[in-house]
Amino acid sequence: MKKRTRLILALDVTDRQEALRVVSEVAEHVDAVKVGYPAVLPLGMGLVEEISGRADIICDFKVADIPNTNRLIVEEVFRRGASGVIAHGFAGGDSVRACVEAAKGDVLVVTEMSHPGGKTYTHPVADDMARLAVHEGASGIIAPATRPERVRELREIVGELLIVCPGVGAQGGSASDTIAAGADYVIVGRSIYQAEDPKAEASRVVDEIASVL
Ligand code: NUP
Repeated sequence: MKKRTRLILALDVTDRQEALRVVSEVAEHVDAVKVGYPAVLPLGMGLVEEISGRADIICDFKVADIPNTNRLIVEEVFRRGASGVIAHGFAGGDSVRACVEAAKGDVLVVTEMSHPGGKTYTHPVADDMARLAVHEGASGIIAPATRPERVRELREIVGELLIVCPGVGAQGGSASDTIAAGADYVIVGRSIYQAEDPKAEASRVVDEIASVL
């Protein structure tokens, strides 16, 4: 994943034509496209293969199982052409290590989730999840754009690791505040793919990011 615009599209789109249309409209403005269960369950992993020719793909499967199962999932993700995968840290260091060992690209570990409920269980352990990501050799962490002060604090823990932040737009976070707080990338879904003009909205977010760099 090259750091160019610092924008990652969350493609939570369930219709194949619509998904491909959004990707082709915004491709020039994004550094990667993130897909998860909302798109892959109805459309299949063929979507990853199809899009991977046009953009780097991150599979947001929040991998959180025993090491052997994590390994099997991560091997398949990269075999299909993804450049990164998102894992949970709460399954333990050995489970994250299995992801890192099987990956042929980035492994990003979830720390504190961006939604209001993320404060209940993920907030109290987020610093530990960040330390675990560093210890197990992950490429980076997922941190909440909805709480830029937490991005700043997590940066102190992870040093040079990537910080990738969802929660911009529909969840209330701001792209510029998040990047200014030390994030490497922001992830934006609904406010781009549901926009009347996704390309124009992606371009606007990219300009907003550039204004604080
Ligand atoms: O803490 C997280 N928050 C979050 O929103 C971890 C995530 N992986 N996500 C994902 O980011 C979420 O599943 C969705 O795909 C995307 C945000 O989309 P939107 O709120 O911009 O539509």
